[in-house]
Amino acid sequence: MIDSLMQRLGVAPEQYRNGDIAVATPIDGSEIGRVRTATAQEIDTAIANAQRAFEAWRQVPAPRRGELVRLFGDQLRRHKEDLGALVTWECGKILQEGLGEVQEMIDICDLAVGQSRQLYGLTIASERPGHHMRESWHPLGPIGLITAFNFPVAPWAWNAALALVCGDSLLWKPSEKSPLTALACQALLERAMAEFGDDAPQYLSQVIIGERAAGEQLTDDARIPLISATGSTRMGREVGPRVAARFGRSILELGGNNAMILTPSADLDMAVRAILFSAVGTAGQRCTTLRRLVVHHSIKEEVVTRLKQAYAGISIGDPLEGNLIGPLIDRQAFDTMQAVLTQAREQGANVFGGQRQLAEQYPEGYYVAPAIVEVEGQSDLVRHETFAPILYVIGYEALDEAIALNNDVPQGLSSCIFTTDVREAETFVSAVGSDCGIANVNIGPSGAEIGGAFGGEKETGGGRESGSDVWKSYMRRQTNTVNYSRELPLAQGIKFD
Ligand code: UN1
Repeated sequence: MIDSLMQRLGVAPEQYRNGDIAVATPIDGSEIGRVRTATAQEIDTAIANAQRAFEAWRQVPAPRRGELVRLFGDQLRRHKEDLGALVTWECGKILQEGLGEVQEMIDICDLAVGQSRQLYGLTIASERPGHHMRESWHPLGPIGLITAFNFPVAPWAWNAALALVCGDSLLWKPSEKSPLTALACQALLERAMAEFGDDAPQYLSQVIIGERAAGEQLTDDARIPLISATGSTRMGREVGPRVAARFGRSILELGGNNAMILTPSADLDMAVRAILFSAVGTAGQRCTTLRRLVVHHSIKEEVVTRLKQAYAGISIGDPLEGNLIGPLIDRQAFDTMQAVLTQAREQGANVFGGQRQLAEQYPEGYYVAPAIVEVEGQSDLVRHETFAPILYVIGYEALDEAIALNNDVPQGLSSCIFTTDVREAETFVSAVGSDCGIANVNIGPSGAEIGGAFGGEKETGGGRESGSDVWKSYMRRQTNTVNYSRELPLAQGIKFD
């Protein structure tokens, strides 16, 4: 199965059949590939090659660079089913979500193609006669991309599609848990480059296979002006300061601890459906997963009862077979989830679900029933992001209290409110409302479209990826003052003669 997928996606067997890193499918824990860790010397050469590719690519006109991304988007459209299935094999998310992830890649390509004709700056009035000022945006350099197992392809594409139209070259270190999908994306991009023609330089995009040391080498190398990293807060805490120490820039998209405020006026049918998708989708392994339900006391019991009913009806199993919940990524994720549930019980919380499923059928596959955990307040356990389907339920009385709970966690990625009261909705998205990068009304916290800027505050890292004006992050800003007069007046009225 993997071989035929890889073949259609254009990945040669020697790229994924030998090496020191074993890749297992979370579906049943079996090995689906082996890849080889790049040596420090190979990474050094790759960076030098990326530098040279950048020097050529930056001279190609931006709309022409957009043409490459258009061709890449075509490849993705053609291979959506195969790449979506490979995402499912490698990270265990259900096929619908694997396909959705590839669709996100296609969407960002479309956005980037249009953006390639809109890399615009400002013109600014000068205080001096016969002068004008403007702002120019220039290509930045080789971009280092570090991505996580749970969204193995879309976050790379958010960065890559924009960086390519902005004139940058790419060095991608995927998670060691999901290198096969990275090799497939690279193969599709290389096909697009072959179609594109000679002005796409060799080494425009490279995949660096490795674990922590490979990431550190990219992070520490001053030839890479921007590192964009998606992953845990723990990872970001290391990457951020290392990049800053060499005055590089970083885009950090780290942990989330996303809440929904469920008010008495909410449409509960809609809310329950939204909770289901956002709390148990991707087996709770999205950075945007709903982790905390802050629900008004007057409806809490009813909502919890309905949720438990809905949870009981969810099919858990093979993600390729039409189930709604697939496996956790690995045993460690399962153990962490169990440890957290044990601690919650010890702290007096009421725990529903969370047990291992299908252990006999898949001794090495870690399927779990999603958990609902009723708690009194926000202990450290609740304030910590556990990458598993655990939904904490917390009661509230007044909206201010609910907003305070929403904000009282170290992370600040996504949030939402369900209400039909316009005052509540507008307060939530106002300056005194949610402190997150994403604040939604009457939709869940996950499943963002690519048109908006994606990312969050506080321990989420502050970075933004994807839409809006995020393209500017992949370029360097230059301020130009041009004197077209025959005089040389100084600014601020200074006389110097
Ligand atoms: C992630 O989990 O790292 O908003 C990204 C969402 C998706 C992206 C998630 N569009 O849930």
